Amino acid sequence: MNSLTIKEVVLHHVNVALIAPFTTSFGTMEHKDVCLVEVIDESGISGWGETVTSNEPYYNEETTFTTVYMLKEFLIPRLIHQQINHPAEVHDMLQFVRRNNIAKAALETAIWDAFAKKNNQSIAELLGGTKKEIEVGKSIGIQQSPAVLVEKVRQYAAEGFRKIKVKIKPGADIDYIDAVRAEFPDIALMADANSAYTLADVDHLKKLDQYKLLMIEQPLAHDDIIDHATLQKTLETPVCLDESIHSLEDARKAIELGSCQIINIKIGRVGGLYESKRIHDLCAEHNIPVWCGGMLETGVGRAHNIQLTAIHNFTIPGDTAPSSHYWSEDIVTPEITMNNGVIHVPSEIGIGYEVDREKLAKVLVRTEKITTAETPHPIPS
Ligand code: OSB
Ligand code: MG
Repeated sequence: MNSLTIKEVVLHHVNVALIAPFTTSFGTMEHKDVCLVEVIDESGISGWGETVTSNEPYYNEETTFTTVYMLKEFLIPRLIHQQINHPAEVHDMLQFVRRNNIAKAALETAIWDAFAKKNNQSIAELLGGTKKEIEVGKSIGIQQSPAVLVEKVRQYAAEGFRKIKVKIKPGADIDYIDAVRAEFPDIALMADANSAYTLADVDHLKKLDQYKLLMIEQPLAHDDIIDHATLQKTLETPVCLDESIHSLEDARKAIELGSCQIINIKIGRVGGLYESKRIHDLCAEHNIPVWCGGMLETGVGRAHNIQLTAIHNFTIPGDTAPSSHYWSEDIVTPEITMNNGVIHVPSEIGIGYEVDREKLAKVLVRTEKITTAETPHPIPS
């Protein structure tokens, strides 16, 4: 395979309005300020990645600002002008920086894209993914009332989504799920709490068991795998971990402890495609199904999610809804569309979609070019 040497990195800061606000237990998002990372190799090939952050550290500790800082001061200087034989090497090359996984993933995924293009393959092919289509679910934010939620679910179920995920929090949980189940007894339904509960809520959470949910996602603290194991012992509903899993090691420990029966893999949260694939493989060995979560990505991050989901153990529909569910106009072409609940995995090389520079210009705030490894910090080689 052809190796890759990064000549230049362009950071495209964009601000895009969501078509509708999205509310979780930790807050409401109305727009996304993200940084698109374009790595350009010596032969002029561009690869794209996205910081899947927002401006507030409410999902995890990173923000768009911190990802840009880490990229400029540490991560890009470590890799620029270095020969990269395979993108699977990048994860370890960036491990001298503790955590900051979303920042690392933005750069690592861009390198997978450039490397795949250079070697005339899709990222899915490089990862060993063979699915031609992926099943898609819809994540619905917290609504004003159970009745409003029921109407949303009606609309999305009619559009063909293969899984409906409902965000919950204390005060907006049992009544909401009850109303949806009463109206749709058979749909594939799950709840995501984004860490809004504690073990003191066990009896309350046990009320969810009667609704035959596919799973409850991240009910307890963002950094916990111990209490989740205790909770899973008393709940019939499978527990799925999102926020708590940052690495293969975290996944191994959670599986050993029985903290979950399902894992939501987000490329950003685990630091890239290489770690995502390793977590996928470990879960496959342990009969733990996985699915690909979403972070309200633009087309760039969404394209990476689609490529990853082409691997076989992504058996549960992901949160990768089509572009039109987030943006009035996405920045990739073709737009990412869904047909009867499935997205076709593109056969084109790299991420499978083109970044449309005209559309990008409409949401661009500023760009920064990095061409040297200069940084005030000592960087290990
Ligand atoms: O917990 O999965 C989550 C969005 C932002 C932050 C966290 C989460 C989410 C979603 C949205 O659920 C999924 C999507 O449609 O991208
Ligand atoms: Mg989640």
